[in-house]
Amino acid sequence: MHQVSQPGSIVVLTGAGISKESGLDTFRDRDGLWARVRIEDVATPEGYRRDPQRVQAFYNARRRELSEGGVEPNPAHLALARLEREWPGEVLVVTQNIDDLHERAGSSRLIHMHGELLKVRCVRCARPLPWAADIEATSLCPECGRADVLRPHVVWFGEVPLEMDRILSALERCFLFVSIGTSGHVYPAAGFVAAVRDAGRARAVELNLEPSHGASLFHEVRTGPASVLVPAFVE
Ligand code: BJW
Repeated sequence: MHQVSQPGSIVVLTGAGISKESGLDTFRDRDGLWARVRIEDVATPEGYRRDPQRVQAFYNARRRELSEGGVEPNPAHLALARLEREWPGEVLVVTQNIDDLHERAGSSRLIHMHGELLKVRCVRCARPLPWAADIEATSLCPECGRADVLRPHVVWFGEVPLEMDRILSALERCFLFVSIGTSGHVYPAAGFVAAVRDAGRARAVELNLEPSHGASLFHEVRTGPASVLVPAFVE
């Protein structure tokens, strides 16, 4: 009997650049979030312990922007959802973004490695819950019943990103790795291209407005806006 070869799997890593044309700010661009707020204040566990209200206010403003600011998936998110539907092998999108634009575009094999803006998490039992406008950090956790425990379900500096085992295993097996709209400054995501190169199976392609910090590790780098590059790449 003939052995039918399996279609290869694809891993797509996305960063803030893919959501820029939907109206959400990146972090490290000149007009990015880190030009307006200090990382130590809003994106570290120490900052949260010092001033939880400030951190809640930062994430609540971003939640309002995401749900009330007319923010919609752009052609890049839609093209990745189409790739998942039409590619005969597996497509896994690993996003560093905490927005919900990939799922709204229709991607279903998706890992939010830095968490999700529209969820909170109990600091005691670690259970993520949907965020609601009237939820307060002082609310009771419905799972363990404790008060004063609901923090944003996001991964801050010094915390371990989510689902790393699943991501690393997919990176080892894939035949194509595509990195979209990420500056390559934040680990472990910035190290994924090196992991793919070490495994020695996959072609690594970067799609970005400008070459990232790790651009020299990719086999191919295409520059331009994601809303143009990603649909053209998927075609
Ligand atoms: C466009 C565009 C358009 C614009 N079209 N493109 C090794 C060496 C040194 C340090 C470390 C290391 N390993 C770990 C560390 C520490 C630290 C780290 O990386 N520090 C560096 C800053 C040096 N990392 C951590 O602490 C991480 N945890 C960790 O490593 O745990 C240990 C561990 C790991 C694994 C297994 C076991 C243990 C946690 C990092 C958490 C990051 N959190 C944040 C906040 C999340 C919540 C929130 O959103 O508020 O995540 S920080 C922020 O940066 C956010 C992003 O996801 C992340 C990455 O940013 P991104 O997406 O790349 O955005 P930008 O702005 O940097 O770039 C945008 C890009 O888009 C640019 O290239 C533009 O050109 C482009 N662009 N418009 C296409 N239209």
